[in-house]
Amino acid sequence: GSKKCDSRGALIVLEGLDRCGKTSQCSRLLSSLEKSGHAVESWRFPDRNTGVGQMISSYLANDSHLDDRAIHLLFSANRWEKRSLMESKLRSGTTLIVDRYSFSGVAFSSAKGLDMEWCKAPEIGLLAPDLVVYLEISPEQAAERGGYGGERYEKLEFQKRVAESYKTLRDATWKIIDATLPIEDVEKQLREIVMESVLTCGEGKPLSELWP
Ligand code: 2DT
Repeated sequence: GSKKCDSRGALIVLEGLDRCGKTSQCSRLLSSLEKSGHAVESWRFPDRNTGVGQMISSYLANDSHLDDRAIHLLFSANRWEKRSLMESKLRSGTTLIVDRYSFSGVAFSSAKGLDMEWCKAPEIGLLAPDLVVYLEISPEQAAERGGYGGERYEKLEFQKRVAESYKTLRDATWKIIDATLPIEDVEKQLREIVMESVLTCGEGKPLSELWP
């Protein structure tokens, strides 16, 4: 019937420290959902392709210096510039798998010492995820995986503070997966949690906004 066309996609967010395996899990999830015939796209923040995204990229590469609050607002603006497209994709039935979102924004900036409530404010009114999955790994174990690039935040001491901020931010709605499990096990757990959320959204769960 016509019911199916009305069902919306799910907004799925993956969060975690650098080297937790988020990015490879996002791509595995994408292909698995595609294979089972779902309309799905994989997004990431920062989206470095926009004008704002290029400023962020140069900041992360240490090619430019910006005030902590200024860069925080740019990360937020980078989400705002994608908000309407995000909403239309979801309403047209496409599920979005998003690698980092507002939680990274708050966790990383508050790890610098900025007030958490101040950090959350510019995110108010962005679309709320239907599901946040946190891939949990200790900062020490993440560092042992090697492959920290040379970007600004890829330092053990800073990642420890980010981990603390994430702990403050997480609530009962987050799903936590042990990111130190074998990659296939993480993938399987993730897929199960995500399928449940996709189903609920298809059944008419309304879209909502941050912060719930
Ligand atoms: P990637 O390595 O995943 O490209 O992230 N960050 C990210 C913030 O500080 N604020 C934000 O709002 C977002 C989305 C996390 C690049 C770095 O940018 C940080 C790591």
